Amino acid sequence: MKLAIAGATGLVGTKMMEVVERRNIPFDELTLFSSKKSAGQAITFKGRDYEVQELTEARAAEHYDYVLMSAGGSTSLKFSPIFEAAGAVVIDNSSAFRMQEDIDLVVPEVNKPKLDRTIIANPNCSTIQSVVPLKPLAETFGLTRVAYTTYQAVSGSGLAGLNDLREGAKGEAPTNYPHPIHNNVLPHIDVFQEDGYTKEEVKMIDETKKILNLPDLRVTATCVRVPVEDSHSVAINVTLARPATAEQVREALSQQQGVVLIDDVQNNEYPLAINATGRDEVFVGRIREDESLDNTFHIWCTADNLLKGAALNAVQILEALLKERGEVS
Ligand code: 11C
Repeated sequence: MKLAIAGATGLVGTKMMEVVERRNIPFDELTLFSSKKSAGQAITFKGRDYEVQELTEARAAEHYDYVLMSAGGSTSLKFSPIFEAAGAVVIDNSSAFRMQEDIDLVVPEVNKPKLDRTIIANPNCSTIQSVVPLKPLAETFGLTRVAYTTYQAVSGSGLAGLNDLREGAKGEAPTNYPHPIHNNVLPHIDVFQEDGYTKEEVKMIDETKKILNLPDLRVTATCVRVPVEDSHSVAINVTLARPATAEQVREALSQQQGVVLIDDVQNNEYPLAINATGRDEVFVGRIREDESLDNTFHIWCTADNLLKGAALNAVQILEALLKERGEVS
């Protein structure tokens, strides 16, 4: 199996390699791509040295079986179709193709690709961790409305976000965010649209409906950047189609693959960003009825944004394809 990782020197690309190694994804040949700026770097992976190659049209037109792509939207728009035309399945972490009708947007615990095209989109990080717990609730009780408020880590903005937080703590002015993130909370992720929502909020709204295959679900979001290095938290307020108790909601969540329930408030136990970092699962807790609306519940949800929110989910998509095609047991 010929595997390529594009964007291999970035935060998510580096995590993709870690996850490929940790989950023993079998490959015969590995090619690592980056932009011209990072090309030439040497990376040791599974005891072998690789030189990172510049991603060019000619290199993308060579045949790879699978490409894990984390090189940003404009690079993906240009190169993913070239990889695809040369016979690759491309699993793309950017937002470039996510909402195209012929492109699958996949969270393996929730949905399967139809593969009309062989570019598969990996959803936005805060969307991924939110739809995993919503899936059993959709199946068991039905969903009518979801309101998200996010608390997103700076690593969602890559090294530039981490740099603003770390340097900001030393008194430096921000270079990535429009305001300091150290000692601050920014109700602003990605660019503002004309209607006042940010693109991050629009992504959460649109992607949730597409992944859950619920086009009429009412979804809204406020996305907020917090001074945390890793792991996003999301306060999910969900209205169910049928009545349930908090205990029934907990029971449905605890049965869901990929979800860990931590909900013991008597002992101050609930999901925390610092405990989610480095973990593959989505953690949920603080489950309680919202008495201001019928059939409505609050769920606190935390996950590692670079793992389940990006690299791990992409590798899980690859794993599921390899299993389905009988290429791994
Ligand atoms: C953030 N969620 O935390 C973003 C990063 O659409 O894949 C991922 C952006 C995306 O800033």
